[in-house]
Amino acid sequence: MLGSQGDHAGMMEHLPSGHSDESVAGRVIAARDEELHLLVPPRAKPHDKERIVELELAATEKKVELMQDVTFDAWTYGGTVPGPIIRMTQDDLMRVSFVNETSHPHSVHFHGTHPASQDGSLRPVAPDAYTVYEMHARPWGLHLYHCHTMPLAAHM
Ligand SMILES: [Cu+2]
Repeated sequence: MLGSQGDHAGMMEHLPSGHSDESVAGRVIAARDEELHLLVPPRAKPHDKERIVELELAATEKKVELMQDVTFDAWTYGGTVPGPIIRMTQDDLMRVSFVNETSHPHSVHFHGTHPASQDGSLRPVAPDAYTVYEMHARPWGLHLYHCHTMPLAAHM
């Protein structure tokens, strides 16, 4: 549910062959293929107010390549910046198991409406710990989610 890479599996077949700079071109295309799921959301499901969607999301530390030979030591959700698209249908009960695999406290603050008890801004998750956020996907729309641990600018 955290995005789909399956639709793009054939992407690697289009690698240039015999190109003098093949290794660089291949690496760039591989990176794009890996991150296409960030641009193409999973398909919507029909409304079903009984549906429960369970997801796992891990905070990780990863060196992210911004461009050739330029990297950034990032905190990621699921290995990417931004994190994966999580697509729900309004009224789905969303249950997100969040595991902090980094050496700093982190959280997930979902926008939209939810009970205060499920707001990551109020309870950072310690390194190697986990929590479960549970909320109904409401209202419909496009909502950001981000870490809400202080200092906020660094974590966002
Ligand atoms: Cu954080």
